[in-house]
Amino acid sequence: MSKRSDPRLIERVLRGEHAAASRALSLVIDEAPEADALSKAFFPKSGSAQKIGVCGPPGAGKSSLTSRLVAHYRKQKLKIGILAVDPSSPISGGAFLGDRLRIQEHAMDPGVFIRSLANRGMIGGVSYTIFGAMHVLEAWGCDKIIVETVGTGQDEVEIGKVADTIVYVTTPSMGDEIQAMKAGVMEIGDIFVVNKSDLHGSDKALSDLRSAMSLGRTHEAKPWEPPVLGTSALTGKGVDELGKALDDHWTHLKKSEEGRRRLREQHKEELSLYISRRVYRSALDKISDRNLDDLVEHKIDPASLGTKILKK
Ligand SMILES: Nc1nc2c(ncn2[C@@H]2O[C@H](COP(=O)(O)OP(=O)(O)OP(=O)(O)O)[C@@H](O)[C@H]2O)c(=O)[nH]1
Ligand SMILES: [Mg+2]
Repeated sequence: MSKRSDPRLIERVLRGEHAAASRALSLVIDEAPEADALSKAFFPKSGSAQKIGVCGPPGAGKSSLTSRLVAHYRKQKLKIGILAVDPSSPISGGAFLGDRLRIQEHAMDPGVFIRSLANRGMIGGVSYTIFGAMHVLEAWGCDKIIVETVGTGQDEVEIGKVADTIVYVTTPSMGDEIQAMKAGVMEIGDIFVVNKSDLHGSDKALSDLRSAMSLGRTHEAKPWEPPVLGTSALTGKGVDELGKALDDHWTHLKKSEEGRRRLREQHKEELSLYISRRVYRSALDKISDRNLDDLVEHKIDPASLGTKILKK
């Protein structure tokens, strides 16, 4: 542990201290030397919170709805963690600033933990860091962890590797989007939401989405049929129903084999990311000046040299 580290940090996180969780999260996100020890200490708490992934196209209202959901859970005195996966591109930076402001209404609440993962979250693939961040939040005592992505169209499938329950958010004006909705999205969503139901056309969007869902449905009853709900993050309509559907899905996961299957997938992802990171780094450390000279002088080619280094 480094000089500045607090030997009682783990204990303080487990006791539910906000400041301690904040420090632990920073260490994990910055990949500090303490990160492995922290993950080890917190891992026994993993699986205690429902990890909810909120995804969908840009501007659908993911951030606004997340904020409403937090208010819903806080009425039940639940402890909530929010991990915001920022855009990696500066183009969508403005949208993120908006997210920040919307979520600020909960920033002073000691029962809510908000952290943005910058581009270390999931853009271009799930990162190892997000798992570590979740371990900290579960150790701190979160009942629900909401992972909010910025709609890039890529995150939907990735988020399935880290979340227990996936909420796919769309809006009435995105009817075409529903038509063209990728099969992958239809498969990974556990709950579908037509947000902005205060706007014109929400009934049609709801029925379009419901029929699109039933098209892909087989005759045999599935243990979980994804509900299609209408919400308005503006008025708060439908948020309690969304909360109920999320609780139902969590109960379903706990009662069925599906919960265990998803946990296995998440742990597999975390483990593979850890291994590939370690192997990658240690292999890169083995590259010598001599190796580079050999390449320049065509004494060996990169593939053969790479194979040799990996075998070392
Ligand atoms: N009328 C209406 N507007 C909404 C509703 N929910 C969100 N909005 C508005 O829609 C815009 C986008 O909302 P956000 O919550 O930032 O959407 P987002 O999905 O997080 O957007 P990105 O993070 O950029 O992908 C904002 O101007 C919100 O005020 C709703 O239920 N009804
Ligand atoms: Mg947002």
